[in-house]
Parts: sequence; structure tokens; C-alpha cells
Amino acid sequence: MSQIILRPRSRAHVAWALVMALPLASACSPSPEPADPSESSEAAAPLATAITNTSFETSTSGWSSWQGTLTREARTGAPDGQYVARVTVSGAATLYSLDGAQSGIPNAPQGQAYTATAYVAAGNTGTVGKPVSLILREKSSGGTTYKLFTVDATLTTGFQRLTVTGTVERVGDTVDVYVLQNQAVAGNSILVDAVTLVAGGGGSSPSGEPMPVGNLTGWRQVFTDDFTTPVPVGQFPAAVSSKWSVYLDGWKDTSKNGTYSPSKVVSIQNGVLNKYLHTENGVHRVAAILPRIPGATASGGLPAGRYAVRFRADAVPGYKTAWLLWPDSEVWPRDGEIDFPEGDLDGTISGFMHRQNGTSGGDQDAVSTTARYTSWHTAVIEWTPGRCRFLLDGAVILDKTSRVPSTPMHWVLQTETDLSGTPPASTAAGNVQIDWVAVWVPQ
Ligand SMILES: [Ca+2]
Ligand SMILES: [Ca+2]
Repeated sequence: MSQIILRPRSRAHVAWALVMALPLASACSPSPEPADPSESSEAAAPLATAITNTSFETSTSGWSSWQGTLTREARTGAPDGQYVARVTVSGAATLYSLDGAQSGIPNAPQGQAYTATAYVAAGNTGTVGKPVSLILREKSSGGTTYKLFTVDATLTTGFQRLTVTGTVERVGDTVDVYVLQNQAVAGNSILVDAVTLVAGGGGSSPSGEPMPVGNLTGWRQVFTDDFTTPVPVGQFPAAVSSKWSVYLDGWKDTSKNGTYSPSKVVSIQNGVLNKYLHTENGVHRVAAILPRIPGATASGGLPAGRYAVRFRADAVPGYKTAWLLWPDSEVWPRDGEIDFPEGDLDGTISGFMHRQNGTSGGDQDAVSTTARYTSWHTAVIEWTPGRCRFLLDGAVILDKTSRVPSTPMHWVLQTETDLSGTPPASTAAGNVQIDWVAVWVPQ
């Protein structure tokens, strides 16, 4: 663990590396990444939603409120499009909801899993800290509630993405979705956007691609996590300390504009590890997590490996991923660095291999893609003596055999503020989601 404390500082060099790699770019304002020689194969389109007006862009048609008043409004930073729904509590009610009369799926097949998602935020300061729930409901054809599947959160000024999955138990029932605020007082109000209800997503692979289990030709699997054990915010990595460590709370990130805050950012629910990037008490909260791989060095390093991650992210302005292999030696640029997927969350996915015996931060190979973070992707780094490949959704997008890093390196899923030189807006908030990770070593 002691070595880990060096990493954020070391990573600061990488910020310079990216800047220096770009001719004409100033240190204060990196220009876009190098031109893209290849495109990735995009992930499958999102599943169709049962809801016909998911985003409130032109009306609130199909929606209503129980014990509240429903309106819509333009909102800078709306999670989807430009408008969101606002629901304000009526009278002395302590509970109120946003309901979708049009959102029900009648006669849902018995045994079918459904997944509901919604973005929610406090509509005013008096609502911050109040509990909110996204609820998937199974009810009889006559409307009698049979079962509720619920995910709870605490309202903040930033939008949070909630997801809940449930499986239909009875024949002939209807499934629908609603958002409920508890413990309301007069004046309370919630904002909601991008409500979806889709078939599937049951089990531990909400991304639609199950975690690969077992050896591959030439590779022996040594680590997996499908995130099937829920971990509330504040209990990561303690609750899963045999598998994960972190950059500790309070460490500055690469740009120095963000602060590692795993205790406020990382949680696991519904089969997904979630990093909720947001600003709290004026601090831009980010997280970097490190798998504890059996057989690795004390620093978590391996001499070679195949690293796979299934992920998506909201397009949160001001934040990025720099998921990377970093040399145990901490000697940089001499011992190189392998970054993939790297990019701003509101941009596209790139990858970089900083070469062995590098003489500057720009001594690297780079690849850009047109793939965006907002859909699910699988990124794989295959790193063996003398070869480094990047695969995005099964397509090889980088394949290098010259000056490949050759000392032990360790994997850090490092999510941080971007390198623009400007801190994120305090209203910028959203989630990076990881459905699963898997690691192999050469057989
Ligand atoms: Ca919208
Ligand atoms: Ca999973």
C-alpha cells in the first residue's frame, strides 16, 4: 500500500505527457487528441424503452403526479436534452410521486426481468438531503400492487442516475415505474429526467454482456468481479477489501482540481460498480480503484496481463477516465505507461501506450476512436512481452510491438477531473458505471 501513495503524484506527469504530445497545444488548453486512424465498432443500441415520453423535451404528456404538481422546465445540464420534469409537493402531503400512466407494460411475461432508470435531483435547497426512490412496480391487471422493487437515494443538487431491476413473478401482471419522494415538507420539489423502462438487465450484467468466466487461449483468468454484492456509499473498499483498494480520501488527482473521495463516490448496486462524480462542499469528488490480483507484486503489478472492463458513463463535463497500467517502479517516462480507455466523459474514447525507455511524455503511440462513453463498451488491454494491443468491443484498435513497456505494471481504474486547466462546474454530476472486470495472465 505504501507505494500507492506515490501514484497520484506520478500521474501528474501523465497530464504533461498528454499536453506535450500535442504540437502547438499550450499547457493550459490541450487541444483534441490526435486524429483517429481507426474507428471502433459501436456497442449495440440501447434497448427500446416502454415509455413514450422519457425526457420531457416537448411536454409532460403521459405523466402525472400523486399528491404533487407536475411541470417541466429548461435546465442547463439536463441529463438528457434540455428539459426536465419538476414535481412539487401539494399541501401538507409528506409523500408525492411522478407517475407514468403511459409507462405500464400490460401482461408482462412471467419470469421476465425489467430494468427502470431515472435521473433525479433536488428541485430546491429545501429538498437536499431528503430520501427519494425509483420504484419498479408489479401489479394486477386491475391495478392492485403485488410487489415493489425499489432503489433509494439521498437527493442532492446534482442529478443522480438510479437503476432498479425486478423480475415479474405472476402471469398477467402489469409492470410500471414511478419516482417517489419521502419525508416531504411544504415547498419540496424534485427534478426528474430520462426515465426508462426496458426488458432485460436482470441478474448481474445490466450492460447486456455477461462477464467472461474462465481461461482463454493462451490466457489464464486470475481475477474477476461482477459486482454482485451491494456496497453502500461509504463502505468501499472496506466491504470488499480482499478484492479492491483505492487512492485514499483526500489525495489530489492529476489536474489537482479534483480530490479522491472513494467514501463519497463509489458504491455497488444492481450488479454494477458506480462512481458518482459530483461536487460536495466545494470539492470535486473523484475515485480511483485498484484490483487486488492474486499473484501480483506488493504494488499490485504483473509482468504481463489481459485486462478487460465493461463500462459506460454519463457525459459529465469536466471529468475523464484515465484507466491505466502504471509501472511499479514509478520511474516515468523510462518505464512507460498504458492508458485505455482514456478520454473526457463528454468526448470520445482514446488509448495511449507510452514507450519503454521513453525520453519525454510525448514518446508514445496513440489511437482515437469515435466511440462515446454514454453507451456500454468493453475495453481490453492485452499486454505481453513485446506486444501491446487495445480492443474496443472486440475490434483491435491498436497493436504495437516496438518498445512495449517491459517492467511490472499495475491496473488503476482512475477517474478524475479533466486536464483542461479549468475545474469542473459545481453543478456537473453523474455516474461512471462498471458492470464487470476480468484479468488474465499468460498461460
Ligand atoms: Ca430531458
Ligand atoms: Ca455486473
